[in-house]
Amino acid sequence: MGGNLGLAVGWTMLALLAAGSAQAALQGRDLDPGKPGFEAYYDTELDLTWIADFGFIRSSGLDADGRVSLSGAQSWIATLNASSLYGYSDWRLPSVAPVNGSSFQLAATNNGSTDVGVAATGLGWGKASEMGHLYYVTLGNKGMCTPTAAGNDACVAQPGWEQKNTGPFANLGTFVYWSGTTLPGDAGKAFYFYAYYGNQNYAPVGETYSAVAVRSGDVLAVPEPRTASLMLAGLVALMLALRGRNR
Ligand SMILES: [Ca+2]
Ligand SMILES: [Ca+2]
Repeated sequence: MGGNLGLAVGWTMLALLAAGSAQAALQGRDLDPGKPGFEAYYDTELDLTWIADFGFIRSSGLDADGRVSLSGAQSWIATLNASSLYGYSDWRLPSVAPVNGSSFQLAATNNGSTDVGVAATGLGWGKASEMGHLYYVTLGNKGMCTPTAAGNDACVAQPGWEQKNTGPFANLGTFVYWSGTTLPGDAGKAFYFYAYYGNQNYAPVGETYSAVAVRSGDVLAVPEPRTASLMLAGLVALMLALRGRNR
């Protein structure tokens, strides 16, 4: 009796584990069952949805080489929202918030303790920069420099920094990606994330960089058949075990 219940709970746990096994914090979302694969990934840690194709600005036909100025990136986002992409009209560029929670610090460091630099390691950066969190925390990539305690020491390359895990994303290249966050008091400059060095910095908004769309929160998805059947198996086993116990 107790064994059956334990087994059933175990099955349900397995099903739940399988549901999130592709990447620790990323869950696939099938927003277009007519096309193979997932169109988006839900980031459980950031409570954020990423479009699965980082080259979507190209494949959606809005820009031939996928490199745009910040206003070009924002026009693209506006186009996605006007057409209610996958039923949502609140897509946006990834954002950056100050690591210290109050104001941006623009001196470069190699340990992620300020808002400019490489090798982010701290919790602050992870929460503050959505692209940085994806690159470092979720995908486990390394920055070019070995993080040092002082943070502003000369850059010493860390082994393996050039190997990039792109996770389940398509066309996630070692490009520069715009954030939608401009410098306070200077709307002519905005933060970007460079996926080659793993560094965050800012640049004039007229520069042409890559752009990716995200939205806050999860998106409704048709459940993956395999996951759904596993969860169903677990629930049925649980019900059978409970029925057996009540008899
Ligand atoms: Ca699909
Ligand atoms: Ca272009």
